[in-house]
Amino acid sequence: MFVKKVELDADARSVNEFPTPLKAEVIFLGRSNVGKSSLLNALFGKKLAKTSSTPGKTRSLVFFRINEKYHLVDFPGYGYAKISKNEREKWAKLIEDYFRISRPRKVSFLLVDSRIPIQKSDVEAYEWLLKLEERVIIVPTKVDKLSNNELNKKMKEIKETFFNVEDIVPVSTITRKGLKELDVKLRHYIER
Ligand SMILES: Nc1nc2c(ncn2[C@@H]2O[C@H](COP(=O)(O)OP(=O)(O)OP(=O)(O)O)[C@@H](O)[C@H]2O)c(=O)[nH]1
Ligand SMILES: [Mg+2]
Repeated sequence: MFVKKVELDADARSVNEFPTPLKAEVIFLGRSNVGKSSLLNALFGKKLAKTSSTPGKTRSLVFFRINEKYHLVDFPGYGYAKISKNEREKWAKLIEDYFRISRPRKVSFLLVDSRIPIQKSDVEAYEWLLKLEERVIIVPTKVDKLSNNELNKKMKEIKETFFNVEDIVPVSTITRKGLKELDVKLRHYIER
């Protein structure tokens, strides 16, 4: 696996808590409960990111330093209904601040839940990233819940919905499907 060493660098709730940028950075974002933190743990080979079956577990920007020279960033999930207005505004500010300052970002992994139709918030997130000229890879998660036929349909839906998408990598942290491929992509983008 690409990740040889991983440490928690910063659990940032505001811009002044962001760590100094390293050589490159890759971010993981998506709706609450989609499986961002679980996927990071799978790439790390250990449980370092906090996961939960209840949505809204990650509330900060969690920067993991990998191989002593890159950051992988675990984002708080969007589309979580049971969050207060105050909390939502704080979150929005944190995200805006993150994209406002210059970071050596190479690619964004946008996770979508393969068990449900693509949500409006997913499309909004994608379009927003494209406007910022980000490279986006779509990662359908929890594909252990899908038959081959359902997965084929999902891939078609994704290609139709996310116009001109850079790449699609379906994954499951349970069966480990797609993890090797994701690992290869991560290395490719982070080192380019
Ligand atoms: N079936 C299945 N469940 C998964 C998979 N990956 C994660 N989960 C479950 O999905 C739930 C949410 O996982 P998290 O990794 O905490 O999700 P998150 O996107 O980080 O959520 P927030 O931090 O709230 O935004 C947990 O109950 C996980 O066990 C998977 O590949 N298959
Ligand atoms: Mg999380």
